[in-house]
Amino acid sequence: MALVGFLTEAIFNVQQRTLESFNSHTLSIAVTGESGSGKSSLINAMRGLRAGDEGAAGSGMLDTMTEPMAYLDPVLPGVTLWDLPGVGSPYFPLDTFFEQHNLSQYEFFIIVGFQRFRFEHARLACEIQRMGKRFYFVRSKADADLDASRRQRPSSYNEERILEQIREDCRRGLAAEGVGHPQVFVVSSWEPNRYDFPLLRQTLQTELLHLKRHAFLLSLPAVALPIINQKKAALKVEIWKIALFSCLLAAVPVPGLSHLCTFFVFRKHLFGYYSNFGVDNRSLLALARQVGRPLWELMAVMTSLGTTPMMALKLLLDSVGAAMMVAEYSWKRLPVFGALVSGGVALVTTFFMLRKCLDSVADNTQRVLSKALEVERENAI
Ligand SMILES: Nc1nc2c(ncn2[C@@H]2O[C@H](COP(=O)(O)OP(=O)(O)OP(=O)(O)O)[C@@H](O)[C@H]2O)c(=O)[nH]1
Ligand SMILES: [Mg+2]
Repeated sequence: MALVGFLTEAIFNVQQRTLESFNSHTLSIAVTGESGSGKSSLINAMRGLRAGDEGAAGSGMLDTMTEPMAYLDPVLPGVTLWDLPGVGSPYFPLDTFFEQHNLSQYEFFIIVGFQRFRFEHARLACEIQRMGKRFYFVRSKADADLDASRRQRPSSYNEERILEQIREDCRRGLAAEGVGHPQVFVVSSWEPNRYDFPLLRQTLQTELLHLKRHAFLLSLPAVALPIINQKKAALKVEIWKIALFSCLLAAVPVPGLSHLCTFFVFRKHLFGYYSNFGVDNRSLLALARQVGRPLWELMAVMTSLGTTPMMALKLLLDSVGAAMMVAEYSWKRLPVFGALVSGGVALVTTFFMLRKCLDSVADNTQRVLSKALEVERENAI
């Protein structure tokens, strides 16, 4: 099966799968945010626990962790909630937080903030977006804000208006850093039946299939890379034989034969590489149709050598043409020695140029795959 055939099928399978078929896949959700923002309390509330219950995450002003802790979500299948140490604490300053915790291992994020929107939140959101991942922004301790408001201005107190102001403050803060359309929930972990807490749970449940698909798609290039490399290694073994064959043909004293041979050898194998990796026109067209994008968009990422086998062939022949002419010239002057030179030139050029082509086609395959998945990722969310 052609490689992109395999990939097109993989993408198709992801599109068609139901939540049940994804249940065996786990989703690691990192709950992150500044120290004391209420991360552990949020996880406890999501698991229907209170601080101090058996199995609950440690919470409290003095209960700071230094290692991520994993908690299984009792309702959402295959979801692990990771309680991360607080950002910006003396142990984990913001600048080194990302390297210290290798955020790329998590598939989805919940950023927990309290009080005013801060720069740290935006930095976290930008870093998550840079990795091509998604997050919800949870503004915790809504009860404390409402309580303060009620005490300060009892006559004009309006719960819904205050909640909306808090949501708006978070959205504005994120938008200022270029984060468009963030999902913001204003919650209190002490009152999980109120404010946006039920909506947060419901949204997570509804989006779980999308999130799992998204996580699966993100992992595809890593899955495909060994297959591409395997295919490349297998084809590389054959290059010696092809080079030897073209060396023998080039040594035959017939004018123009070495040029002709090189042309046919390159043409046959180049076309083979393109179709074998699935980046020939027909496979690309099928892939473009499947991801719903024009063909040129996928082809635009194919930078090395040529986007079609014919273009690559022309480039190759141009670059080996001069070497072939020298070989043929010496062959005409000194028949025996010339035949050796001619054969040697054919051997070396065929070997190195075909290797270069193969590397380039494999590289193009990886690029096309990433582009196709990028499109799919956009569609998945
Ligand atoms: N009023 C109010 N207080 C909360 C809420 N959630 C957490 N707290 C309090 O905020 C403090 C910090 O909560 P934690 O859940 O431990 O915060 P954390 O983000 O896990 O803190 P670190 O692990 O130190 O980073 C505790 O005293 C909690 O009781 C909430 O919804 N409302
Ligand atoms: Mg904690």
